[in-house]
Amino acid sequence: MYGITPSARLRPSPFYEATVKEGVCAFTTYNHMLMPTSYGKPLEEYWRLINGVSQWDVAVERQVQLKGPDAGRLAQILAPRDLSKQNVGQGKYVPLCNHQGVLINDPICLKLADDLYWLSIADSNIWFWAGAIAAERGLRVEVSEPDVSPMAIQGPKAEDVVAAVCGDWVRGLKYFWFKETEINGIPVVVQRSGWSKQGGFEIYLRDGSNGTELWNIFREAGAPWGIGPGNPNWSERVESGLVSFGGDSDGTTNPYEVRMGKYVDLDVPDDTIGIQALRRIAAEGPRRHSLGIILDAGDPVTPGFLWNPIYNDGAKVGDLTNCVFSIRVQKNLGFALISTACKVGDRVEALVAGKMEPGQLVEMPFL
Ligand code: THG
Repeated sequence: MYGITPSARLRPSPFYEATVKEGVCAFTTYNHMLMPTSYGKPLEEYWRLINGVSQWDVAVERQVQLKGPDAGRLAQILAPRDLSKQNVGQGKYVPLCNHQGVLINDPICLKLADDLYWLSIADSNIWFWAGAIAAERGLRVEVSEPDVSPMAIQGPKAEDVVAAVCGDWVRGLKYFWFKETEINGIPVVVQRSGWSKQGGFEIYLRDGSNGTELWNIFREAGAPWGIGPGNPNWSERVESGLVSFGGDSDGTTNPYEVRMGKYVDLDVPDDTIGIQALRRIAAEGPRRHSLGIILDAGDPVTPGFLWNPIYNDGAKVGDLTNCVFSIRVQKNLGFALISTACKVGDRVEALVAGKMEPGQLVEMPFL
């Protein structure tokens, strides 16, 4: 095992001390920060998310703040999804594309006011992108990264825990809707969201100096429901078919190839970045699509750094972008980013750790 060398380029999360106390034992990097990926008890962590309630440090989901009279215009220039009917207090999942229609991030866009938006981003430098576009187009908008750090409360018991802390009003929040409030004097945004299909909320901490206190408030309030630490769970997210930007996409992937076509509106204004390319791709039809794959192997395989090649009759037809031994299915499941010539039901082979692993293409989600 290796250690981590501290550096000013590797920014700590406001929940770092709290997660160390919880026994965090592995991290990944994301938006130049550390994100916990294990507390050493994978089965406990998994079943807590499926049956109970789990608490996650997801401060790495940074906010790119757009503030000023042209904030809404900039959001629509960046996102090829119609935002004209978005309400204050509503979040929307949006693909961001470059001029070629290639996916460059998949944030949740939160509208806090007519002149104030947050793009809650995945792992790529959207603050550079948004700032450059705003300047080049002469927009009256300030782009910044505010002191905001999400913590997720996920699982079937999450609503009870968040209601115990915030009040019963949270039960009425619709998916991706949010409210600004305070918890024990700490300013937060509470949103029904989170990167699992088990339901839950995200609490966006608006003052990083209060990370440990906010963590402990939920830890104590959640004790009657057996709350414990966790993180975006690899097994659950694959079973649920959730796309990971930068994991399941690369520098050539468009939204149609990774099941995000339903979040693209082709009738957005012509000055939206990438929309001309997306109209062309939609008209021609994408060359790849994302299907599930179930390997025949009964034991867990070790896929390493992934993007393992997939073959059909000896010809490369796609890539295995993730693969995990599913705890509920008891099989190796993965996502295949694969030629549209390959269909559900087809037999293929993936080269994993130097060995050809046969499997079958299936519809997603797996569960
Ligand atoms: N939390 C916050 N910001 C984020 C993430 C997060 N930003 C980056 C990344 N994660 C965004 N990715 C997703 C992807 C899918 C969903 C949420 C965040 C999601 N999708 C639902 C689904 O697929 O069923 C519903 C989407 C819809 O239909 O609108 O929940 O985790 N703060």
